[in-house]
Amino acid sequence: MIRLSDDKKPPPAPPRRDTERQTGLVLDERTRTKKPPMYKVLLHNDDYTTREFVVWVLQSVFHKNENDAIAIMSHVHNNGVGVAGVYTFEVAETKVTKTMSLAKQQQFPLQLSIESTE
Ligand code: TYC
Repeated sequence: MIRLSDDKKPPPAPPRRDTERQTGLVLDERTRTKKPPMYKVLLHNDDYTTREFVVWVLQSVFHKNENDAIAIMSHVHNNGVGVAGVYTFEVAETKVTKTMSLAKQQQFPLQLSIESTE
């Protein structure tokens, strides 16, 4: 291992003001976690898409286990809308595109949307 002698090390970064989170704590730049904005993928109810297709899509596109997939599908069926998952914008968009494409192939009118978590 190559070690720099103390006089060749760059000086440590000065503490930075915590202007983002306003917690009152001063954190080193490297220890502060950066959270990307997150988005909910919403699944909408309709009268034609089968329950089986919705459960299958929740398992194969949204990686839900069978119990969770059935619970989400039932929630949407009973309440009109529900959250299929929460992702970064690009991932959310890809899952919506994939799911709508799979639904169209089977002539199901299944609709999804994306909503910011704030
Ligand atoms: N309401 C549909 C039916 O009774 C099932 C369904 C559930 C459809 C969820 C869409 O996002 C949905 N066959």
